[in-house]
Amino acid sequence: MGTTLAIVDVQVDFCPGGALPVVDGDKVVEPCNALMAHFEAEGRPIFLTRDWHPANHISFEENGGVWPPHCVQDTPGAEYHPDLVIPASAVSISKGTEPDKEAYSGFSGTNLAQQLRQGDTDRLIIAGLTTDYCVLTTVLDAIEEGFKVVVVPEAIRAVNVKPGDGDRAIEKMRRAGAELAKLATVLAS
Ligand code: VGL
Ligand code: ZN
Repeated sequence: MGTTLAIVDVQVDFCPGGALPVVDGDKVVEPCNALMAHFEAEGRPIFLTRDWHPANHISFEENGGVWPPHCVQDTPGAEYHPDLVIPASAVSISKGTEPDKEAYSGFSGTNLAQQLRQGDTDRLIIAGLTTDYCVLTTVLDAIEEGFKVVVVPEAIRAVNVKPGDGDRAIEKMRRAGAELAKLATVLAS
């Protein structure tokens, strides 16, 4: 059994200039690259999730949802951040692909849990966007699925629809059993 890296939704639309921009969202790119390079060098599995919505997705304001249209399949905004250095071995997991279902978590409507178990994963290092939605729900689902979870604080950023949402999300993750570990600690392990 071993540790696997999961990078959540580091996509153009969640970064400054995108459709649903997160303050300093692009600042996660460097630490995420460092994590991916480390896991690649160690021969450990790497997963990247991406929000991958159809144009008529239920989460969009025009369809009664709360978000501006974002991460629409095959549009530039849905692409991974251009500075993300994605190793060839990394596996992409698309979520939120069904028009009538919200899917914040990388486990929601995907076979991520199954793929992790097939790869003998017992522990997940999780980073990416956004702290208060897709990182939070992915962390909670991972714990529910029985994985140990470590979150890297330098490599996450929050939407903060309400001020403090990001901090509250981190507290929820901790209470659910997630560990927070600094980037340097993870890279040294
Ligand atoms: C996300 C809002 C809407 C996320 C996705 O990736 O955290 N947030 N869709
Ligand atoms: Zn979305």
